[in-house]
Amino acid sequence: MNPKIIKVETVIVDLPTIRPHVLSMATMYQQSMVIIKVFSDDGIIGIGESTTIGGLSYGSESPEGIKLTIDQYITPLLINQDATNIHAINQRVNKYISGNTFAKAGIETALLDAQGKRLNVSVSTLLGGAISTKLGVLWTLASGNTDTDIEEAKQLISENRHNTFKLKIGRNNPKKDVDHVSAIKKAVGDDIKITVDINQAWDESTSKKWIKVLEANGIDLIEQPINKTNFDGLARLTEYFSIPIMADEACCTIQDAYKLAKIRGGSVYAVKIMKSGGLYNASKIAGIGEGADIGMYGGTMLEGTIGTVASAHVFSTYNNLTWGTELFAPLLLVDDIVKKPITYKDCCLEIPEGPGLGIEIDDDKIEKYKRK
Ligand code: MUC
Ligand code: MG
Repeated sequence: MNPKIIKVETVIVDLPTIRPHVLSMATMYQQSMVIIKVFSDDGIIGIGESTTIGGLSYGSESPEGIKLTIDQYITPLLINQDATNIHAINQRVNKYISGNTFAKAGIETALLDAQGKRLNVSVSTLLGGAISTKLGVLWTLASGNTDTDIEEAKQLISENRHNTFKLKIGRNNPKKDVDHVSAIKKAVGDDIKITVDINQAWDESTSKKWIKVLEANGIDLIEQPINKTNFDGLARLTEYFSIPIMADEACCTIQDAYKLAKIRGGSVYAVKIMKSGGLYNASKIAGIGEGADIGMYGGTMLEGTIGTVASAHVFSTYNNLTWGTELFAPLLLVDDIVKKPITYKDCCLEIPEGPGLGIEIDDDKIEKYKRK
């Protein structure tokens, strides 16, 4: 008899950030994560995380909504189900619950962690095996101040912690934003890669005008300049510029990836397990990209260590991770809720070894930071 799921626990954990993180749609002073435990009758407990950015300003699920969705709607569908058959559970959940990819991603992570522990293999092994044990990781400069960003970049370069930086713009008028990018690029020099995320803040003609300037300034990649629903516009910009255009908010599900690939809306996809609804779908998006010759970028919803490691496991199985990852968010938080934080070294994240995700939750820390 295969083990059955007997209980699911969820808790919202609020962890302050080391500095305000300024995006076009929100300024983050803390990150709120829904931490999930799935219990089975063989005694195995799987852990997962569902996390978004800035309440409801980035995605359509909030931390409070994710917790409610899991407690009220997903958990009853899981109880008494075979804990080892994750595809069957996903099919059941998708039959009764539409959307809610963030909540589904955290649940699937916990099921994979449990199954890995059960079989004494890592999550990446369950997904077919890791191609690499380390993943390149950039850092996002988003203090909201050009001089502070330059200082931060120089410090991290001197420690060899990062050699690629992503800049968040779209809050100010385009000229001010582009001047900010150019000043940082000039200060860090040619050996350092700079990518720019506009988070949908520009329209198509503004993009045409200002991406030209960014391209001329040696920027390496442009992320989601226009509204996420404007697939055709993204295709036109991809065709117009030689600088690669990356689809982030536009490319959530496998269906989005397919539709964008057909019209070449973006030459790079930012994959995030929260947007795709889990690790299996994140793999399928990489498959669509492989078929269409579109490079992958390992994206983040600024998850804590659990979500970050889950993402790292799936990205480690990609053979088209051309653009590395941005799995830096545990370093943006003042503390961690796992017993042994993950290692960042030489501009890379080292994927933890061990069964499941390879990390152990620290219940005292959960108690300390959980929302009361
Ligand atoms: C986004 O849109 O990419 C990822 C890194 C970061 O700083 O913000 C996120 C969101
Ligand atoms: Mg983005």
